[in-house]
Amino acid sequence: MKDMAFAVSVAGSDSSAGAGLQVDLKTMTACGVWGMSVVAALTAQNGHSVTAVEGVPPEFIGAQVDALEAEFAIGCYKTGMLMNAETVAAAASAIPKQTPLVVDPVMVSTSRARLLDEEGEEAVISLMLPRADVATPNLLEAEYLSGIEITDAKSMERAAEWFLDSGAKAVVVKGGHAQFRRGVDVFLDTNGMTLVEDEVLPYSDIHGSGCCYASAIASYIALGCGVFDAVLLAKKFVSGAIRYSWEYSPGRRTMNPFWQMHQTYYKKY
Ligand code: PXL
Repeated sequence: MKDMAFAVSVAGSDSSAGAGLQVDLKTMTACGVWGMSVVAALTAQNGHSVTAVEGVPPEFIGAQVDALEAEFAIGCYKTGMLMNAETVAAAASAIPKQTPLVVDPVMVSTSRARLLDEEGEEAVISLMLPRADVATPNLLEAEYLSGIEITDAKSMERAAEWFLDSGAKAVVVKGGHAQFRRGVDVFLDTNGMTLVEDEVLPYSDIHGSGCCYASAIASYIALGCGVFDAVLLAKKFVSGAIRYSWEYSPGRRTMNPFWQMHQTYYKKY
């Protein structure tokens, strides 16, 4: 038995705590690991809009990682909002190469604010994807990064292949926004493709869903699972967090990473 497993989120802060570092830490806690955070960007936001975005000095990203590495046996890193090319480069050079890495290529918020600029996109492709044990784009991110228009299952699978061609060891292209095969994710690694599905839920635009999914994958990897098993367990976890998601601001739902604890008290959907 381990004393404790550690996972680190390198991502942006969301003041509303529905996405970003805050939901990453909640997810890691709920999945049974000690979550830690490297602040890579700051946002001022509520359920409806991102009202301000601020960077973090690139060298401060390295300082945070170095402080953690000096003391903790980190089992997995996860990246989220990285804002621009300098931040991406700082994160890529700070995260140790031998530690498993989940890359969530965050580009826009659920409220449609840009969270990564254009040079940042190029840097994610050239610096983060080759480092990824698994990348977790949603449909829009897969489309933007690959340049492949995703209109059906076939084009979604071609986009998944593009991620492997770009150096990621595995990819989950998430189907939460799809008009076809909705909620079905495409997992691809060198062993081939698997469709990952769970119950179909009535929501698709829940704040923090991508962060929660990637953090759950990182947690299960930190606990010792292989990437594919981690994805299957994370899908189950995320379905529960959607089932018990709640309207935290009028018309806006957010994930509930503590659904397993809350199912005694709160209603589904
Ligand atoms: O869900 C993407 C995301 C990631 N990181 C931060 C965010 C959001 C969405 O709003 O605010 C900090």
